[in-house]
Amino acid sequence: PTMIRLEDYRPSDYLIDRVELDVRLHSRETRITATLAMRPNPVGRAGAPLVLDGEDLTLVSLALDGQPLCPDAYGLNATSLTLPNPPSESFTLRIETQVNPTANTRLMGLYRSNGVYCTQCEADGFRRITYFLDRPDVMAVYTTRIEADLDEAPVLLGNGNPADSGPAGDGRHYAIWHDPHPKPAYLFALVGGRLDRVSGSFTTMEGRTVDLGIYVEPGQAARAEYALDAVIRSMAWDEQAFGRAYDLDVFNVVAVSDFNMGAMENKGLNIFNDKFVLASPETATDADYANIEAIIAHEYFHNWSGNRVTCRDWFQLCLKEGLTVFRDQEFSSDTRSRAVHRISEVRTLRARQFPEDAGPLAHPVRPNQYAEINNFYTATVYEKGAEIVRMLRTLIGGQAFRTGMDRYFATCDGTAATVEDFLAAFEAVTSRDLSAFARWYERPGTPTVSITGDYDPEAKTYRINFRQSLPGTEGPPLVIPVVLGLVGPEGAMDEARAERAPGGVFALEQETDTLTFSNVAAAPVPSLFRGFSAPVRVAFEATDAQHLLLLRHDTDPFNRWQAAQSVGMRLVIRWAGSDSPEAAEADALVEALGAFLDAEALRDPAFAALILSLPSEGDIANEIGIGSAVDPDAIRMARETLRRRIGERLSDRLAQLRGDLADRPGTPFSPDAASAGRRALRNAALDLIAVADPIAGVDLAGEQIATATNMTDRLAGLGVLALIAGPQREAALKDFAERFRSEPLVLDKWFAIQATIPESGTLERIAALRQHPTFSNTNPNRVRALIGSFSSGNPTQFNRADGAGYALVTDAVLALDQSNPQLAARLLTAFGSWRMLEPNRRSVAHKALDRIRSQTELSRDVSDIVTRTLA
Ligand code: B3K
Ligand code: ZN
Repeated sequence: PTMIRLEDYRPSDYLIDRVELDVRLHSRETRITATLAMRPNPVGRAGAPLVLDGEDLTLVSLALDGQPLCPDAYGLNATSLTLPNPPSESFTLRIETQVNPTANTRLMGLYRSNGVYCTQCEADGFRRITYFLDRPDVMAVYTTRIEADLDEAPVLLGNGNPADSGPAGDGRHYAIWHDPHPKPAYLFALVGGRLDRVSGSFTTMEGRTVDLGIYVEPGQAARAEYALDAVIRSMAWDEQAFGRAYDLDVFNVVAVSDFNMGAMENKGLNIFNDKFVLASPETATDADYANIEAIIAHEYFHNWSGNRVTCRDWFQLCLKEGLTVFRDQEFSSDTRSRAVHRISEVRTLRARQFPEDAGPLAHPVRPNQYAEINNFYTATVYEKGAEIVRMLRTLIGGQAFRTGMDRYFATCDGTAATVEDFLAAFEAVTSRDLSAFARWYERPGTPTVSITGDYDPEAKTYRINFRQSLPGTEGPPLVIPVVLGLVGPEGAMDEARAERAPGGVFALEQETDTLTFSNVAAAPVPSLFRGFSAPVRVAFEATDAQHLLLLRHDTDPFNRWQAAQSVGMRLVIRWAGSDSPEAAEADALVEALGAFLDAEALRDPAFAALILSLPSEGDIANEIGIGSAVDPDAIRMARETLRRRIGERLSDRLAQLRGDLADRPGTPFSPDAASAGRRALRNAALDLIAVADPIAGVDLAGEQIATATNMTDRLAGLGVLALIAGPQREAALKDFAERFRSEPLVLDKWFAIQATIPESGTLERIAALRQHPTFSNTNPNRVRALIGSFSSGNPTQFNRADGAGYALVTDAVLALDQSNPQLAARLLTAFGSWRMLEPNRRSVAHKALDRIRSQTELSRDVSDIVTRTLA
């Protein structure tokens, strides 16, 4: 495969200042006329040939400065259109192309989703609409005329502001949209279809009134209200938190049912996977509401971090994605509970990014080469990218961070920028040298920080010795912010002082270093990496009693949660390697959890639900996998032993909590964080009760389903039943399918719950579900619900020792590869941790991957993933 390398970057030889598009929508023969105002780039190579990107296009005509060009005046192949000697001054190129939106199953470029015309251009889909310089550092002002049958597409939307509209004869009509902000082609979008609209308005701090519209398939408008509210709250928050105001007269969001990812930040016209727009109490869980809010915010925040300041090249993807994830995390933290949100961010990071960074698909947050850029929209670029921004803020402080952000937006506005430009803004406002910090962008892998501590009772000092390591990569040490404090038997030891940790922040900049606290009255327990201040693994030998002291007394909620996780992790790992786990070994933890619940459960139920959650099977596998071999069955058994013990010993308290947290009959549903937290704890209690006493669990879950007034409780009940084989489970699944038979997004939950049943019959179940009338191989949400949930959420069955789980996924990958390679490649990343498996499963997984590699006609997407996974 051809590798594209960061070191080979050079500016484009030509620029495009203005683009006029005339798009005549027809289901199979859409005609696009692009009129491009171009000129040589003063910093490009003079006299270079002009090479425009193109893919799956039919060229209808081509004219240069009004003169039609005959075919021998240009070169044309499957990926480009070349003019060997373009003019040396400004010129106009007029290109007419034809595309078939109905046949576009890749969902890149212009396609139809349930009859709605829509586009997806990031990273390189615009070249599937017209020949273009399809790279983010070529920025132009776009005017788009869209024409369609009035009947088929009464709604016509484009980027920017509406300029004109009217009839176009023959039952057709048109709309013209003008976007005054120069933008790269990947932010282009248009939509045409029969859609309902929910409207709102927002007045910016600059006094601009913005018309807001959420467009959804007919009949779904009531389910778009929450998304509209989230848009309004996002706009207000970005003004208040970052001083960023919206810059157009309209902001539209369109929900479509076939979409390769979550959503897309096209200028003024965000296009969303309908799953992240539509919500009602009956159909959406609390997690769905939280996701909708976060993704609406994320795409909106891109208007500044991504659109006003875009990326010079795709290596800089984290510049917009890491930063925008950080921004949406801050928004959710301000909107909900900061502590609870931080814990859920870290759970996501550990579940998705740590394994990526520990396996063959590891790459730097700013990769230095790629074969297929669409495979780099990863947890590393997004989530670890956000952690880097967070560490920067921790190191320089909140105020300097905000000043630096202002400077970044001011100096880079309207440009295609780099990570260096971003860091330069903070260097300028702090006069600090961030070149050592910048190593976070270059070094793949999760560093380990090993820590020991000694207390000197005479001197009343406590010394903490740090050692950082990042095996497998060469290079100087990283700059690691360690937020820390000391905790004693009575709680926080605020009188202890460490000069080198002002404000409780120590910057670990050397491979080894020692920090000394003075005025330490008694032997303390260090509370390290508070708030998860750096994306590292921490190796500190604490006893269970020390962890449990932190659970009880630490002032940092993240580390209280981490303490319970650490004790649980250690027990499960020990049991996974033993034939006869001694459940009573868990009792110190169980008792501490009980005491915690008594004292605090009702005060902060959302936090309590997290304290009760154990490390996932995946977390445990990652931890084991660093040193030895992973056996998913042994992990599951050990983890269930712990869950059962907690459920047995705390059953009375848990039952009591369920009662205390129940809504009074008639309480209207609210998706706010506090209400969601009560439901979360109630359902965590149900889950533990059921694992300890399945007979009671079946009854309680059945009753919860029968009386549920919202999807969170209904699905939690079904989730509990799904783990208890028997006629009640089958009946509940059948009822659910019947009740929601015309709700594809709800049936996705039903697919997912069945795909994750940790039983050997699940493979047959999935085979049957693929024949279900609502299942469809061409809809990414359906495929991810059934196949993606299986590979990512069912470790024992995906990793079946007989290889049948691998076969199911590889068959699905191959079946999808020709029609939708991006989706196929994403599914294949499930094999990213195969090298950590015990030898038998490892060799079975290896064979499955080899079978894919040996196929003759693989897409670039899948071939890139399989090659790197096996490398
Ligand atoms: N920027 C898009 C992702 C595009 C993915 C292209 N394969 C959504 C987002 O991160 O906001
Ligand atoms: Zn994004």
